[in-house]
Amino acid sequence: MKLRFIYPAFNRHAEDHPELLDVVPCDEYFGPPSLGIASLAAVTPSSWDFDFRDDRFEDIGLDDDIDVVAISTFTPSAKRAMEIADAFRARGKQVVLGGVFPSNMPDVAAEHATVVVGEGDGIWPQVLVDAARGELLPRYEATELVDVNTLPLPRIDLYLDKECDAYRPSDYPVQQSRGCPMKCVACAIPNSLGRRLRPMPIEHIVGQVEQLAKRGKLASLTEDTGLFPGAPQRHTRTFVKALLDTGREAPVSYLGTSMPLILASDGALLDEMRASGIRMFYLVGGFDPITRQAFNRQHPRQRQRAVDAIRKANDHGIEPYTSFLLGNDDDDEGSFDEMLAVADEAGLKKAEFAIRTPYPGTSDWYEMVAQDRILHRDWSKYNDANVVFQPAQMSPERLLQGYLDTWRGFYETRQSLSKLDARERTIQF
Ligand code: B12
Ligand code: SF4
Repeated sequence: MKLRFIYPAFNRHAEDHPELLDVVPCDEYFGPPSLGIASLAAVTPSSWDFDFRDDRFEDIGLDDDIDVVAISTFTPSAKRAMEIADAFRARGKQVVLGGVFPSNMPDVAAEHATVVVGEGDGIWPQVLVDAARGELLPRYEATELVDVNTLPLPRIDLYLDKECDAYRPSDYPVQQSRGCPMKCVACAIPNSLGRRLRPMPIEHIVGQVEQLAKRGKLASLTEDTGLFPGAPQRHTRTFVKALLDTGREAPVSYLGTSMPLILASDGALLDEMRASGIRMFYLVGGFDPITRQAFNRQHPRQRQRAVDAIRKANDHGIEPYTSFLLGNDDDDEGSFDEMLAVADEAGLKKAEFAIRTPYPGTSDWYEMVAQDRILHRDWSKYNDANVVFQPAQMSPERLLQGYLDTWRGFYETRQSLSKLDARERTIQF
């Protein structure tokens, strides 16, 4: 039986707003896919003959001789994913849709394909048994969380083997854990990957890093849960120690975290991270109390905490690459300038700006639906680069303009970034 995995195209910030390329002095390129397909490929029985196509830069082979098509999609690519599903179905193929979007909007996805809700690894072998018989059910639900101790390494080689002039990322995601117990109103993770934080075994994380290092690639430590106080932070410390023990600079591009977690972290841990070679944090913004309140001039303490968090990371030699989310209900027209002022005051070098997007399945989404503030359901615009909801304190047009102005305002005084080496100047936007 022949199986094809497909990663559908979606628009990045610079594709929706190419004028940003004139001002942002950083590298922009196709980032790697999520680990969804690599994880499923790793648990696909050897009786299946499978391949992988990346719709962003190659033909997906609509008329090829294949039996089953497995599409992995998050919200920005959902519209395209459903178009692809329809096209294969019209040719008589069995099609399965999984990932963050189908997990949160199963009824919408089910109009186009068989849907898998939640973590795919556990249920995938059963889906394939049914597919081999030509008896796919309309929907499968991962009712139990996967035991991360049993997971094989993701088949990241599927992505690496695709590298070409159009696609050559410098880093690839590495998972340190699955799931999250927090309830950030704008986050889709607890619904798609579960509410229990399950740290991967250290050998598994090191194995993921090593399989990338062997191919000359850096690991992006994407989960923003690693500095949670208690067991998660101890786990991260053990992992950092394992990196230190290798005696060479860690092949890591960044570690994801947030401002409150930096402030709550022991300085000695940050020093150990820097010593191991972790040179950058990716600071998720707009989900935590600091970044939700720091920019509206009503909460001077939170503003100061934002400055302190950025400075603390810098003081420990770790670049705090910050993602600012624009358009929270507390934000008004003055918030754009306030973000720029905080960035200058704290000495921030690299940042990205994202428009708040109420992703389906999040509490933000349900609240906006209840308040009738969703402007449309064109999922291709749900990519943090377009306004898809009615902001509380300004018009949608003003929010979009503020987003473009903030990108420009931040980078027009930081053109010297373009002279840094590729690793220092790279952001994916
Ligand atoms: C790496 C990453 C990226 C990469 C890859 C994108 C991608 N397709 O996910 C890049 C850098 C491109 C990216 C970009 C963005 N991202 Co991102 N990203 C991630 C991150 C940190 C890790 C993804 C990953 O590897 N996960 C691990 C794998 C194993 O999980 P998974 O993909 O969900 O797969 C599992 C299941 O979903 C399922 N499954 C998946 N596919 C399939 C397919 C089939 C057939 C089946 C059966 C099952 C199945 O099984 C898998 C294994 O259990 C996640 C957070 C996270 N922890 O997941 C956010 C996340 C996916 N990103 C998110 C967002 C919002 C964005 C941006 C819009 C943000 C921004 N600031 O601009 C941009 C995209 C658009 C743009 N304008 O550029 C949101 C998605 C929200 C949503 N509802 O869709 C997430 C969930 C973060 C969050 N906290 O909410 N991102
Ligand atoms: S934003 Fe981070 S901390 Fe909040 S629920 Fe999502 S994964 Fe957890």
